[in-house]
Amino acid sequence: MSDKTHLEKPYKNILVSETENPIGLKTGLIQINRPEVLNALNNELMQELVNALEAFDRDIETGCMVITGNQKAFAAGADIKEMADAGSIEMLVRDQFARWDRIRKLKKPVIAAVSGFALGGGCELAMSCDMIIAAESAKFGQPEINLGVIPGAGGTQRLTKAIGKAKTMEMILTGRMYTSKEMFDAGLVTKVVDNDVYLEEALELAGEISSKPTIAVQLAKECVLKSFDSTIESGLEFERKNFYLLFSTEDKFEGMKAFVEKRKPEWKGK
Ligand code: DAK
Repeated sequence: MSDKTHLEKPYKNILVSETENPIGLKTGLIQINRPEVLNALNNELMQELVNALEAFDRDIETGCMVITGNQKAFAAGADIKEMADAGSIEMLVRDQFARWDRIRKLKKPVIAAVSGFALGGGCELAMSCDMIIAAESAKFGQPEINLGVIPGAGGTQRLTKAIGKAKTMEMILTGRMYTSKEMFDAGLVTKVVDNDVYLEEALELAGEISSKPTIAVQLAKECVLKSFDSTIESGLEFERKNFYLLFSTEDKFEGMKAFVEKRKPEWKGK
């Protein structure tokens, strides 16, 4: 279903738009917009972000989503002022992690276009995305230790899987900030680009992915994510089932036929 109401909603903390791509589906763009607090992620913002992402995920005209911030900050973390007075039980009752779980369940690829600070929950949000395009200026870190806590939205787990134990321990136990080049070398970042083109690069990547057969893209994403919590044996089984499943799509027949006939395929997303 193509329902565009999410584009018109009066969001307070994000800007939502969609961009046309040269071929294929559109890209849903969400810009985090609390510049006065370096895009600190408060509850209302997270609610809006997740709602907008899910709306794009449901929209058949959307192929891919991009989340970005501004030059100075992707997001400097969860909003510390919102958590400053909260105790354990209040945090438990708030159950804010449920929103983060919804990001994990999105079917379409999500790209983080990061410039400036990506700290704490901001770094975790970037890691919840499927790829990270980073400006040279970007700074990644998990500084929660300096607040007397630890990462709570996946930092200890996702970082370890992405960059290994040695660097993760250093990052989380010191709370230091790292450059995008360091995080690219460590394997967290897909690509580092000049400061003025990070969003353009992310949108270009999103456009390329949006030109591919939708169901194959979604099942490929699902398989890659599955590898994070499965043995090689069960991961291979899972991949195989999805591989078989794709042989029932019209796009599979079209893709292979087009190759044999030496022409460009015309994808249907079915
Ligand atoms: N929260 C609230 N306000 C923030 C903020 C944050 N995380 N980061 C910056 N700000 C605000 C500052 O308070 C300041 O506001 P005013 O004083 O002007 O009112 C404004 O943004 C500009 O910041 P600075 O003046 O500090 O700017 P600088 O350039 O000097 O420094 C900085 C930039 C990024 C180094 C510094 O602002 C900083 O250290 N910020 C905090 C970084 C941090 O500790 N991040 C981790 C936060 S803990 C959860 C999910 C996730 C999380 C928790 C729970 N659930 C689902 C339950 C994650 C936790 C975190 O992320």
